[in-house]
Amino acid sequence: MTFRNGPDTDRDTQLDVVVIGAGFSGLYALQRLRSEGFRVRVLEQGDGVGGTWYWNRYPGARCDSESYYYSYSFDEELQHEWEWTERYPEHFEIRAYLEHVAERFDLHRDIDLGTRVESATFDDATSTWAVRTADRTLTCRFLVTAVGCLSTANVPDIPGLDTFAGEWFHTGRWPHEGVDLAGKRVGIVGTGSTGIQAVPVVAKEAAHLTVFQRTANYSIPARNGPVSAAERAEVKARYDEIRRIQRESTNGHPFLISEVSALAVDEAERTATYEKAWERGSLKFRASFADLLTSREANDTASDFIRDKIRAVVRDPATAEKLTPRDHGFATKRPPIDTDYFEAYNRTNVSLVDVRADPIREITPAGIRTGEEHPLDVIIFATGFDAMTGPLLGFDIRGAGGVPLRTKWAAGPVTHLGLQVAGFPNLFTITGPGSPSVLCNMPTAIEQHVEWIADCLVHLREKGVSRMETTEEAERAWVAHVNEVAHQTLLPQASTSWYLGANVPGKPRVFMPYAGGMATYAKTCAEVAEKGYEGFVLSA
Ligand code: NA7
Repeated sequence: MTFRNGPDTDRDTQLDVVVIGAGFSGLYALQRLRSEGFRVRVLEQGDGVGGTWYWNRYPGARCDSESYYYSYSFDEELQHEWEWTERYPEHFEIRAYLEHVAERFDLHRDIDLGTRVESATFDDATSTWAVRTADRTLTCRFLVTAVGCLSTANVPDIPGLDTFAGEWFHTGRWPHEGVDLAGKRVGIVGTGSTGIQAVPVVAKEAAHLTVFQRTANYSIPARNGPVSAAERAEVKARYDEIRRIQRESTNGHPFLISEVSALAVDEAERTATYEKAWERGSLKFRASFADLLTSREANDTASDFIRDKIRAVVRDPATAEKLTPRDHGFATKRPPIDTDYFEAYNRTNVSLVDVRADPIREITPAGIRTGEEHPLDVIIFATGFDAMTGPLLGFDIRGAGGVPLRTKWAAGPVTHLGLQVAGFPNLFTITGPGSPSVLCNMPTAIEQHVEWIADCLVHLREKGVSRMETTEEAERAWVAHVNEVAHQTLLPQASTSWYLGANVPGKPRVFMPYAGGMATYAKTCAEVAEKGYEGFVLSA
């Protein structure tokens, strides 16, 4: 049974579900919903599948989660047949994995590549969505956005960019044919996870690299390397346990956060714990103690440890000082991991400009001008994204009564569970604002959302429900809860964090992801479903 309304005149445009995006979310949504018997079409603006990993091909681009768990868990055979080669997968390996998934589950026949959605409009009379692309309109009962959280590039509005005589690129829109940086004077603006990955790689290729840093950042060594056959076999033998821990964890990683306070042990033990975590590398560093994100004093111990490491690595004391973060605590902004990031500043062809002390005034034909001109052939903007809301507001979504989502979210995003927005019936937002998403290993967050949505649509079909909509009351309560939970942590205190929208001028300052942890969140979602979708109105 399908939700088809009206005569079955056009199999391609009358659908149960339209999914926007063919990254990790969209591919799994298609696989799962199709296997439940729904007629699904995926619209993807890129010319290939992969989402984030289709676009992010900059030098050094790789995932900060480890390969064996930055992957789908839904299919036993898939996780056993795929062979990751490195501890952290490089962008092309993740793309190859997602292309393999698309082939393996025969997904391509229901995906339109190179197809950008221009608008999606809800029709109150029929309770359907009209999804418009450049050349046609698709009608569907349910609209599922799988547009990613970090897919709208943030290129700063710096005067003079159009006069620059060289080439410039944003890391999230890197040319597929690559960029030859050999022998060139390159500038990288931004020192988030992306800049921190790119700096050491570009430094090796460019004649000279100038890094323009606005906020000094903490970073933990990745300790990347090849995965041996024995390690692969060991992981595969333990996959059930690994996946269970991911689901029971706070951040969707296969490790739990220590239950010991950083303040409950003496300094020697604390330092030994940090040293061990530093040597092991990875995002697991932030799991060293229970209270790194809840107690300023505890957090200071980790922040001080990393500051000492920076001073120990960077030989020039003035550069080390500029690289030392002081305005926020470790991991209160998304913590990067790196391969020789701080070491790169010991090279003679790398220089650092602190643009907080010496702001960028303009871009000239010759380069970037702060107090002085920095001559450049190439500018790389590693300046991040209009995160979480950018991709959803990047096209014209209109709910009941023609209300634009942009209007509804003018003061910041409001959702129930990050899954639905009141006034936008039959719309589901995978990893939407108000869900754990970016605070979590993304595939774990995505699988939970896709499965919840798929189970929900099966339920609606069984009950003959054609319209589902959250209420403003449920939405208000959830937003209040999201804020309350965020403020139990130190996260909202990082005033330049993209979690708060602070990186995009004019964006409302709202803490967007749900900080209560993946396991707690998944339990809440399950309970909502068990109670007959509490907080949602279901109607025929
Ligand atoms: P991020 O983490 O948002 O980092 C962007 C960087 O660019 C950050 O250092 C910003 O400084 C800097 N930035 C942004 N705008 C400007 C301007 N106008 N001038 C100078 N510097 C600027 O993005 P990433 O791509 O590194 O990482 C995004 C996520 O991808 C990451 O967290 C992982 O989840 C994967 P700021 O800190 O705002 O002062």
